[in-house]
Amino acid sequence: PRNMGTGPPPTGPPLKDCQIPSPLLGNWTCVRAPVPPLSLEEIRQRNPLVQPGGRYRPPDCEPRHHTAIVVPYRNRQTHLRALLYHLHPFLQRQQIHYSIYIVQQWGNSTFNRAKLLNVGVREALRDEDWSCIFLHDVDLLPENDHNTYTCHKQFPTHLSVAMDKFRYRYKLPYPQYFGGVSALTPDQYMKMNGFPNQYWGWGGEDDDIAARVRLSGMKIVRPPVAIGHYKMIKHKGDRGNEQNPRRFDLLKRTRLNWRSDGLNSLTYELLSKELEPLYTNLTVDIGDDP
Ligand code: UDH
Ligand code: NGS
Repeated sequence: PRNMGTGPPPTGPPLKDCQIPSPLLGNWTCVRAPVPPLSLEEIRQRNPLVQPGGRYRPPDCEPRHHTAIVVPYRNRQTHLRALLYHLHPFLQRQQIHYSIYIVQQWGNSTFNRAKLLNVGVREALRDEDWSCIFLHDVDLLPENDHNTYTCHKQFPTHLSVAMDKFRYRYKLPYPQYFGGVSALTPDQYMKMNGFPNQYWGWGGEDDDIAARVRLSGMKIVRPPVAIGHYKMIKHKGDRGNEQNPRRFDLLKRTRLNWRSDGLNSLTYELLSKELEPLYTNLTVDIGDDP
């Protein structure tokens, strides 16, 4: 087989560029059973071209897109299996060169989604010069093949614009909503000094990220609502991720804080990095709510 990993292309006649749009796209992914009773091993068997670390490169054309998927994570096994089950074939149909990173918060300290995303971006960029980084909640499954996992050249993108939990209402919970699934290029990420590190617990961190986009002189772009369709796996709030009572106070200070809190103030300890068959598992100590 040709080059299926993420390493340098093999020698030999160059591959033709992948076509746009990919000829492999269907119309709708059928997400009827969001939590399939499949084991990780069964999912791996269905995705034989995926390399250790959850890496993939189309075998028969030169990909135009290089996307890292970063998932903030702790203790959501069944959601993770559902995500991997859907996302691998979905991304392969899009003929993207990609890798899936699960950023797992170690220990029992309060969950911190945005800080985990910062860690994921930094670690992913150590591996590859990704052209696009997706920030992806573990419980959201894309339903339309034409929702391509690529970046807008100029501006950060918010993808999860029509979710079943809002009855696919063709509008967002509120216009600035930036939660769920979003994407940006490394340049866009640097420009906004990454994400805040100070949001411990549920809520507000996505609003802070949206504010950073504007404060750093960019805007948010979105796919048409018919394309940004996601199924959200139903769940209750997690222990260790209770509503953050400080989120409203923090949000008042984004304008003052975004230049000093973010990528440039990020500290953490990477405890392990394992190339699992379907994903790269980063286990990280990000500290605790002070
Ligand atoms: N996450 C975990 N483990 C946790 C908490 C969060 O993996 O313990 C990750 C996961 O990727 C999840 C994301 O962080 O998709 C966002 O967290 P969430 O699903 O709790 O947030 P969401 O707003 O759902 O999607 C909220 C449901 C409960 C709300 C209770 C407060 N009103
Ligand atoms: C807002 C939260 C966001 C959250 C959004 C949707 O109120 O973090 O609701 O929540 N902002 C604040 O709390 C300041 S959802 O309907 O998904 O539970 O993403």
